[in-house]
Amino acid sequence: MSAGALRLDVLTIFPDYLQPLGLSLIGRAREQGLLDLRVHDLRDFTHDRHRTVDDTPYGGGAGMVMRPEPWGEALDHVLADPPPAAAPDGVPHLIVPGPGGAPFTQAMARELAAEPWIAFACGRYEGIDERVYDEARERMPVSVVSLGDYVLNGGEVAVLAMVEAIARLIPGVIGNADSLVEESHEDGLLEYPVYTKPPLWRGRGIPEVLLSGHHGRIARWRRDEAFRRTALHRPDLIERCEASGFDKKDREMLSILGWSPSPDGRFWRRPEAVEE
Ligand code: 97T
Repeated sequence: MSAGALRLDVLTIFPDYLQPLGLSLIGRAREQGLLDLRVHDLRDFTHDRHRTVDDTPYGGGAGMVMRPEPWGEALDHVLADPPPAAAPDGVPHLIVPGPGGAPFTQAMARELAAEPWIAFACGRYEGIDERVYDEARERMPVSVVSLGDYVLNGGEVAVLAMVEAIARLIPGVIGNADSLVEESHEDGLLEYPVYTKPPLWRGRGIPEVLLSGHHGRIARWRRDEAFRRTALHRPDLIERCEASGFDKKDREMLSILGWSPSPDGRFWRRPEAVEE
């Protein structure tokens, strides 16, 4: 493994859940030495015959809680083998997926892709004994991160999504760097619609402008369509933009879509969001 590779350690009771990370672009990145991804079975850090990782909650209630001992030993094991290019303090940033965490965003993916070492702790059941977090926070940075407002059975699927979002930002993982900047969220807007051959399919044609060869007009049409979709599905994304990032044509489109500048001119708002 090359010295500059991003090191990722995943701790889980279901290592097979992470098998998709051996496929496609992520799998190739691992083969090329761009990504040092290690999956650890939490049950390897138990000592009883049944390889027990959970127990009943103190205070009562439904379900089971993950016991702290296997987590402590698993984290000791991961920390004992730092990568050559680790951060000065030689510890990973520990990410724990959980519905109560900070929302995972493209900005967070970018920040994490710039770190040398990330460990992911996949919880199951009703959660991990809180003392695991308390101890881990004394040893390394710890972030609880949520994929969105819905409930999963465990952190594994969230880790799949986060690892894909992070790994594809590592230089060399995606062949065409342009495809990274043209994506949804990289300019703060959702994607514009795309078309390919055939030019007529089941009676449906292609927007005329895309066949015009006028690159300026095509770029404008795409941005207008991106504004249309963003205003419809994600108005919060437009409200988050600084108005100075919008050119004259952007402002025209936002105005057509019913948006207007805020009194201080820094942001655009939907009419109902303006206080009288
Ligand atoms: O619902 C969960 C249970 C365990 C670990 C993560 C999650 C979750 O992450 N994002 C949304 C839900």
